[in-house]
Amino acid sequence: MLRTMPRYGYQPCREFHVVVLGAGGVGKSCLTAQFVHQEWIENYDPTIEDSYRTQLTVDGRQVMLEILDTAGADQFVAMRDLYMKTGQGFLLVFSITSRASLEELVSLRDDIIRIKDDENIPIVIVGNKADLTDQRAVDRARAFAISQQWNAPYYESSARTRSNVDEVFIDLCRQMLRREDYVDDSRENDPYYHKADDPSSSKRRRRRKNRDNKEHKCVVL
Ligand SMILES: Nc1nc2c(ncn2[C@@H]2O[C@H](COP(=O)(O)OP(=O)(O)O)[C@@H](O)[C@H]2O)c(=O)[nH]1
Ligand SMILES: [Mg+2]
Repeated sequence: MLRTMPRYGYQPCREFHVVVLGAGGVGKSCLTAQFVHQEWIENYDPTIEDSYRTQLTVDGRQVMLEILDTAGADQFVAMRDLYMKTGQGFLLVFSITSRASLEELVSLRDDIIRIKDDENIPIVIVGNKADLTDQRAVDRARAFAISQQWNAPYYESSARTRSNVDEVFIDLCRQMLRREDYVDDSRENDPYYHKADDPSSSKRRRRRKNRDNKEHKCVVL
């Protein structure tokens, strides 16, 4: 059977680079494995740094994510600078059982902003291991206050129980899509850009209303 592409409403698949950052042992690899492969890996090799491609639909839009699960052992600062430069969205992960892991995010975020030269880069703050309630060392209010300062949403997740795993990646996708819409809008002001040639421009105009409404969000289990 011949299948034709709908003429209107066709949206090309967006591709985004996501970088998962945080101290060693907070659960970056477990979160990534749960999101990409829906599997729990108890003991992931802490030295493995790898990237994964996965496709998903966010608000009816096709998104291809290239997710880099960092391992923090970069001998070369230049390597880290490179993936920070390439990254379009960042998951900053700490463990709710370790106050030091939250503190580590401060310098990571500073580096991202310096390297990207952009205060509004899409970021989600993730307090992982939320299933370990009796070992909690970070007050939810404190983590949320930091995320508010950074104008980023705060989620508490558990890679073990798979709660809020999809949600953190989807939130990041929404931020990246919104940002892309914003860039596209600026392009529409370019006299050399002919929006009549672009079938998705009217959709973008409708979405424009939603841009820049980064709300302070705290999503817990
Ligand atoms: N209870 C619990 N343990 C977790 C969770 N996520 C990761 N872990 C454990 O924490 C350790 C480090 O996880 P890993 O993903 O390798 O951390 P990474 O160094 O940040 O990549 C492993 O022993 C995991 O089993 C979680 O959400 N809950
Ligand atoms: Mg790892």
